[in-house]
Amino acid sequence: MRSIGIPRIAPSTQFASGQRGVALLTILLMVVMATILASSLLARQQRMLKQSELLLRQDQALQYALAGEGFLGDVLVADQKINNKSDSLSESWAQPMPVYPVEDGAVTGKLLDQSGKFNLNDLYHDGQPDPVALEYFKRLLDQAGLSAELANAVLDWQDPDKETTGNTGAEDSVYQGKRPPYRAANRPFTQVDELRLVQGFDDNAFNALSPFVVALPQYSPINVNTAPAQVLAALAPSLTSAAVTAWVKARDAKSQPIEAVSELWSQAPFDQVAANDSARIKPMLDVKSQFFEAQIQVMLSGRQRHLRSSLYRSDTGVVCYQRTLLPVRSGATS
Ligand SMILES: [Ca+2]
Ligand SMILES: [Ca+2]
Repeated sequence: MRSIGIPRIAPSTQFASGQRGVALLTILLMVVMATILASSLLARQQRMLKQSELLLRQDQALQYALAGEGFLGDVLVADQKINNKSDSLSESWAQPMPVYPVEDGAVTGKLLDQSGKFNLNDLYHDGQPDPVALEYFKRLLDQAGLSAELANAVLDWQDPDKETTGNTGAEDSVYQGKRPPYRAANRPFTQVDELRLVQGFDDNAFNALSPFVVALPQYSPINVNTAPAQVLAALAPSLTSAAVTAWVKARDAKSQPIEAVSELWSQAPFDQVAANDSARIKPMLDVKSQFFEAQIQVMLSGRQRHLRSSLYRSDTGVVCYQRTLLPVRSGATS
């Protein structure tokens, strides 16, 4: 009698099949891992390519901006060769530079006079406070609709000592009580924005004063041919804003700048300034400009890049002593 039974798989065959299963799973896993790795590498490569493109474009934009700065510097040198007696807003340097087309974009820019504004650092120079500049600055604060007492804190911010000026000055003791605490700079202002840290300068005060002041690296007189009415009205206590505004309008309408400060005192309303007042303020006035801000815009591949360059012009040429690159923005508007 033959027995009929279920065929049995030999143990060795079972083991071999199990091994094949594990091997298949391992291969599958490796394929999955290789796929993940490949796609991750591809994504990284694409990111790197994009970053390289961006860096290349940024570098290219910076080179164009520096070329624009160089062009505007040359304009200032040329202006000095044409007329080194005076500087006014009717001269060619004060006109915007023509739009210069480059591959996939354009470069443009303009020069802004900085010597027509009140230099915050004139308040303290050559190791001591300047009482004439302090009086001038107090009158300018008044012209801007602010308390003249703010001047003391502005002086204390930059003077190297820790003694408060008058009753309204402010040194470390005031700033250490703020949240978060900080210290007075006790050195010249490097930019007008620093005023925001000075005691008494909230947004309103800053916005009212900032159009009329600059932070220049050395003592710098004010160019009466480029100064706004508010700055000129602060020259002497007897001047009224309305009368000086009318003079500034007439000044900017004609292209005949004053070539010596003494000419100013013969013109109304400055002819009303007392002789001792005009003599006192004289060192703070000039008819030429030494400091300028070059504002350059580069549009490249649909992105804008802005460069602000602080330029100093002397008899020997133009140097850039400070540069600020503004964040990249998309779009064509500025
Ligand atoms: Ca101080
Ligand atoms: Ca002080």
